[in-house]
Amino acid sequence: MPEPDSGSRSGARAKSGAEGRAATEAATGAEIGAEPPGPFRVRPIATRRGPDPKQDRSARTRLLVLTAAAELFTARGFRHTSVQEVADRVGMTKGAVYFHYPTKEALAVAVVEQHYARWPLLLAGVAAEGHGPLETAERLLAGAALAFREDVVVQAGARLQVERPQIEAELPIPYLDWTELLTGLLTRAEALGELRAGVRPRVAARSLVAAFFGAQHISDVLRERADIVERWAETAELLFRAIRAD
Ligand code: LUB
Repeated sequence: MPEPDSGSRSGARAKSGAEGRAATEAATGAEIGAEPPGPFRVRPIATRRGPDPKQDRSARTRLLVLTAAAELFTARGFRHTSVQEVADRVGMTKGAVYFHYPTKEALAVAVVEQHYARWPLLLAGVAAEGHGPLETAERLLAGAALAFREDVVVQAGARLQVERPQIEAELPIPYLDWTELLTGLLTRAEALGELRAGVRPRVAARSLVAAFFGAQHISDVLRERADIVERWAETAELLFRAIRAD
């Protein structure tokens, strides 16, 4: 017995809080508000940590330093970025930066973690629109392409992942979380009859991740990702036509 459709495909209106949460839970099978919906079990840096303004200030400073580091890592890469340059960019002393991030490696890990912390937020937004799982997957990747063009923390995380061999730190493992997330959505799509016969959810998920990685990397090298949205849209159109049931 196929699962009830988690959202009408006829241009469902954006759903409110409880409905939105229900739609997100339906699309991802994860409970919102608890631990970030898996995969991507990383939390965004919260700048409001509670009643203590000192903590808020510290969280805001961490975010400021992290964003400055992301700008430099994106432009110059890990090896050619110094903590002194990060400190200069935010008008702090190197010691003050080390207070928040004890090493340049710790900064790189934090930037990559915040790269992945973007995706549960994007997922919650797309899922709340109430589309079916296949359309949710398509809109999620389109949203990711936009983030790769616009968001310096996303761009820095991608560059640092490519430079993993040069970074002596435990960076989050790339690609696997996206593969898990897309496999989950495509498995639900299969249950709803949205997939073309013979398409295996995990194979399709790995193919989408490989294609997206390639599209964003080529766009980065050739155009600093200025055309990533268009390049991904043309690839996605082709791949989802192959995946979607007629
Ligand atoms: C994604 C990149 C670039 C996968 O998951 C990742 O780590 C990714 C950066 O490392 O593409 C495709 C959605």
